[in-house]
Amino acid sequence: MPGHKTQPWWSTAVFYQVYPRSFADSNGDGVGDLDGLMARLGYLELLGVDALWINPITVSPMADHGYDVADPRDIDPLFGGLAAFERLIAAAHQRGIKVTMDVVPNHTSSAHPWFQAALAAAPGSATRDRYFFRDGAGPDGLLPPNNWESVFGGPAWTRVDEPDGTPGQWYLHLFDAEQPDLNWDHPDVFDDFEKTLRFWLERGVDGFRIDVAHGMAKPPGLPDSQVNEIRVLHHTDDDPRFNHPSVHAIHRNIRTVVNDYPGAVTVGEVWVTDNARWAEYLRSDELHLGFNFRLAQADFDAAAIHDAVQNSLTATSIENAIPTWTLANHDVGREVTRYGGGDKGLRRARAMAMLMLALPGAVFIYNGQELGLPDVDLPDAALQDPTWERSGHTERGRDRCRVPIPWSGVAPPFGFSASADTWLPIPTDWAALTVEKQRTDADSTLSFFHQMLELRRERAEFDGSGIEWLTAPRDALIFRRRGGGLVCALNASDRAMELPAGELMLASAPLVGGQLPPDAAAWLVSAH
Ligand code: TEU
Repeated sequence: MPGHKTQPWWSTAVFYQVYPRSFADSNGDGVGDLDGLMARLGYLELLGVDALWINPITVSPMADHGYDVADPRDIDPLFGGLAAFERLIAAAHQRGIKVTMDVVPNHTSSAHPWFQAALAAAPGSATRDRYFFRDGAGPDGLLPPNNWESVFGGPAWTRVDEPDGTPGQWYLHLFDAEQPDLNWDHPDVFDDFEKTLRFWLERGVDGFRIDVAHGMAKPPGLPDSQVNEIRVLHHTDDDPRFNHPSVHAIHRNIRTVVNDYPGAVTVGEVWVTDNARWAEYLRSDELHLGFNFRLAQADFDAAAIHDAVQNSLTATSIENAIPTWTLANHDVGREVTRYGGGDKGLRRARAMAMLMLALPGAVFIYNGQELGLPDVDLPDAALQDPTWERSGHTERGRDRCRVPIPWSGVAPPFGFSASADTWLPIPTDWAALTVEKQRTDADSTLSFFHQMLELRRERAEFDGSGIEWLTAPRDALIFRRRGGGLVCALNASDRAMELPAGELMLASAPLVGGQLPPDAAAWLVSAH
């Protein structure tokens, strides 16, 4: 790529995903907030991130921790209200950090005034048309209108009591019952979403992460699903609940609005597996960026990692788009645990961070990833993810990867909060993983991330938009950046490997007799 400096800022950016409930609590209520985040901006600047993606902070009853939005144009008091967000935007910008926020177009909270008005209105009333209200099937409408299931488990329909107290219509919710799906065929829905986008862009946000960007559009008539086996928190490409082609008109309309704010970025959560269909979201008049989750789903296996990387590069190349890389987020869990946990899991996670940061494109780091945090086995009583209840206690849900960040000290709450009663309990053995401990340890995962981000930012070896795979030993991977010439080697085998030719820049673990040990990666400056 001829000089990435001419590309938009987000094309090479390191985004840092902040789960605001769990980052830092300023007011001692046990839940993280925006002033807490603001007080830690120095940490993030030092770490070397370019932008924040903040999970939902708008007004919400928090049935799905903010993904149930009751007022999309105000900040929830739990997080400090609008004034706190305005302070945060200004402070982040002062440090050269961009701010992107989650927006949730597929559904609202059941507490949203539109939904409350719909409940108060009579069946068949136009007030209900902003959502999907339908008569039930079977005698007395006792059965849901179709066979769709909620992503969180159980039916995707809930029956309401009509204003006169009689059992009435059903409404559609692909997620929790507190998250009724919006009907995007209703003109109010886009009009209001446009207002929301402009409201935040006018206040200086640098872009949006668009929740369920492959949702929104529903097939006419809401036909039954033919998919036989539906798993909680998963769906396939033939699932009628998602990825209906008319979603693309919505994205084109969104892009038209965002184009009024040069530099603003949209990144869509697009759970679509087929490359051609996934790439449709990245056409030049739709999303700027799309999450590709292959790497976050791949095991620590050379062939699987190679396929995930190559697949993502191929998919983005269809529309000449910028690839994105992510190993963990608030839904899919933490990679240390996915790679086997313990010391092995951590070594693999460090190696994979190296691989990810060596790739061309935008990178997403999930808060706590830079500390090497694992998922946490939480007691039943602590679980809050609606998935736990909706699945009839068969799926423990996503709380395991949402535990608050350990900042300092030797016992919970580790400086996260003044209250010991944090919204999820923090394990005592995280004493070894605090920021305070890791900051002064040159071999810590935090120091390692700091070094990686600095090199990635400053060295010309990271230039260029393409990679070439080089010959590697069995169960190892080696690739080279086409532009700058950086070489990245990953050893996923069970024996040490010879490093490729070149000068060693950084390794995720100490070399052993000049060789790269198993579960490790290295960056080298190409010899030629
Ligand atoms: O997730 C949407 C979604 O489809 C995921 O539930 C996905 O199927 C699953 O996590 C794959 O493992 C988004 C948000 O990221 C999630 O936190 C919200 O709960 C959900 O939307 C509803 O807004």
